[in-house]
Amino acid sequence: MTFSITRRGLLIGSAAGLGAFGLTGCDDVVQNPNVQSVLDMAETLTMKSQRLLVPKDKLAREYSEADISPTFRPNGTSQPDSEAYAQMMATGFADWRLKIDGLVERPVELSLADLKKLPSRTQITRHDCVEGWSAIGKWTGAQLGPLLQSVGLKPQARYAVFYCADQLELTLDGSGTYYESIDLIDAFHPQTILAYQMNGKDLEVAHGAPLRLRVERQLGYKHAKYLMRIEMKDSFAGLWGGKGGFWEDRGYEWYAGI
Ligand SMILES: Nc1nc2c(c(=O)[nH]1)N[C@H]1C(S)=C(S)[C@@H](COP(=O)(O)O)O[C@H]1N2
Ligand SMILES: [Mo]
Repeated sequence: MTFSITRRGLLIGSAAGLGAFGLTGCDDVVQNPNVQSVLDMAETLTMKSQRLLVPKDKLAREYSEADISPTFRPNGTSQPDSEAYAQMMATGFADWRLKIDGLVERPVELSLADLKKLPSRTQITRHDCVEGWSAIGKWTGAQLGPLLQSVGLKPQARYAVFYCADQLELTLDGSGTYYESIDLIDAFHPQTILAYQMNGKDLEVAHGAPLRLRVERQLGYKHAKYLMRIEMKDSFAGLWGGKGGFWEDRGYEWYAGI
């Protein structure tokens, strides 16, 4: 699959920068526990310094209608490959529900119509993918912060985990399911929305219908498409690879600040 080769290329590319550690053999480099802990440390430092330098509510840059890209390339899954998703598509997502559970006081299941009644925000932003392309689009959706407030967070809740309808890697145990996570700072950021519209129209399947996350201060892979469930958690321990996201489990940074 060309997709994973590109990703691999990127991982190997960044591992090459570790030549200073006197290590050779790219596969071993990322697997080596010492290198992995250096990478983890570097990542924590990146997040801490970004969090220190960037005020909590600083907005990502917003653009004008004239800046909207004429084409916005779909990336990763462009249509989840399951019978269940095909059925939801066939009925215009009338039977789709977003489940919100975990460390919340009042778990809920929301229809698209429910979500469209919630406080919304429209923003024209630039999407940056690690694969080296960007596009500007207009997104409309329910703000995540007020929604989480309305279900009531338990004091232990630290992360919102987003589960998607697609498996990017087909596995029997579900570990190939696309998922992502953000902390409460990003969950309550005003530009963090559950988007049901792109460029003024219902979200297309290729872009994550019926609902996708927009978390504008982070890279493209954080913007989970095909949302099915949001689980509030206190850690990622025991959740698939334990790193808080599909690509994170495969070596990407958890905090992907732009
Ligand atoms: N469920 C799911 N979400 C996903 C992906 C995916 O493959 N599956 N790919 C991610 C990546 S790497 C990018 S760049 C963006 C692409 O969004 P787009 O398809 O609307 O361009 O979605 C992100 N969210
Ligand atoms: Mo991406």
